[in-house]
Amino acid sequence: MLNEQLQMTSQDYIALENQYNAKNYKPLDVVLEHGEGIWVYDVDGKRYLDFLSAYSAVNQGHSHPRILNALIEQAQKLPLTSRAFRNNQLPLFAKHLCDLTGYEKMLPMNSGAEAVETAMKIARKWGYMVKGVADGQAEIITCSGNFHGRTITIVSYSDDPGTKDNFGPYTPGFKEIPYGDADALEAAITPNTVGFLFEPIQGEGGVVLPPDGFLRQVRDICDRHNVLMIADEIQTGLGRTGKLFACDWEGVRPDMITIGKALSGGFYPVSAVLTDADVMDVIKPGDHGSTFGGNPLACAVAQTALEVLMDENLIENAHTMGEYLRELLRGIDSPHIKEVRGRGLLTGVELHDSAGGARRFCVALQEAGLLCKETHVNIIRLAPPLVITRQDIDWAFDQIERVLMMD
Ligand code: IF1
Repeated sequence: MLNEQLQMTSQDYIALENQYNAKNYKPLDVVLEHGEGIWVYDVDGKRYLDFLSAYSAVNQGHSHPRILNALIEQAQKLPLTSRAFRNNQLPLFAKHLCDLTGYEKMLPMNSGAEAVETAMKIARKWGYMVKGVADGQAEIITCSGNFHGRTITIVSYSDDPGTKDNFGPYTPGFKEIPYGDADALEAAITPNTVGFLFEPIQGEGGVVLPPDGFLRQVRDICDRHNVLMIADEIQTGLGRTGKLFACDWEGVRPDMITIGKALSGGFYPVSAVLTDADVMDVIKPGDHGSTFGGNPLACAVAQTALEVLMDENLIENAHTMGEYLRELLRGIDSPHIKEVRGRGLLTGVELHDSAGGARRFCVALQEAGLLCKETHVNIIRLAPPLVITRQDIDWAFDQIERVLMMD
């Protein structure tokens, strides 16, 4: 540790960040310096229970030792080859991921947004090569309240001014329907529609669940109209909702799935698109890729992150602990609470407008030693790592109940 770091306080770090860093976030004023499991520690040595999990990227808990060792071991051997050459980790990761998820093919990328961009490119090319859509006419249907990343094409179909404004001109070829409205989906489909892109639960949209049966209706509509059902499981996937994928709650198998975040246990940007050969095989050499996509370090880390998810039974734990947490939350007699909703360990507590916004409660929870984040003004998102225990939930609940009972 550098000598000057020894004397720096949180405020010193915040001042440096404000001076040299773009102001593209308004984070809580907590400066974290290490983490382990569900706990993170700030530069002043204060401990916090992480109830955001880096937006569901550390489902396995912070600095999981098995994943850390995989990272170190591979980093000491060969972190990066580029895809100009082959490496011995990508084939193993590809098989592991396809065997686990039941899809025939995967395409590895880095960030979630890159996986979504990749899924859109695959869907468009499938439309031209297989469905017979005229070149340049492919349409993809998206949902109101969506969040799929921050590239210009992805924000082109955002309906959140804060994500979209001032970044035009926008990419054409997208139509929006109200989230959860199967009739609107069917009405929006034309012969040029190649895909329907959706989140099985809208995370940033405020932990919004679709009506029961919506996913089954979507599956039927996409089958009847030869449209690819594309589930963005980057936040909801890999155990977060108490199933491997959130779509599993309705027993629905999308044609294409994007995953990311917890795919690396929070150690490294790793994302992927999953689909079957009849779709993925439209992609030919030179069509798509990236410098780091499928690199041996990413693949070694991701394999171990998936092993931890399964070996430690984190999916079932997410289900039982999430049900337990929501049962406790629904017992809070606070005038501020409008609704408690969620699946697995993805929970949203929506507050009435009269509560004055969720941020002040998140700040109060920070002071109580629990870190979480507000979304869309009135919703507190609660998403701890999937390794959390009943005892930890009880402690967290005590803080949440006390804070939500304040005026
Ligand atoms: C930020 C939100 C969450 C995602 C889904 C794709 C991506 C994300 C369903 C893109 C990423 C992150 C991005 C991060 C905050 C966080 C977020 F608030 F932005 F919307 F989780 F809800 N699909 N979500 O949730 O993946 O490119 O980031 O790897 O941009 O502030 P990415």
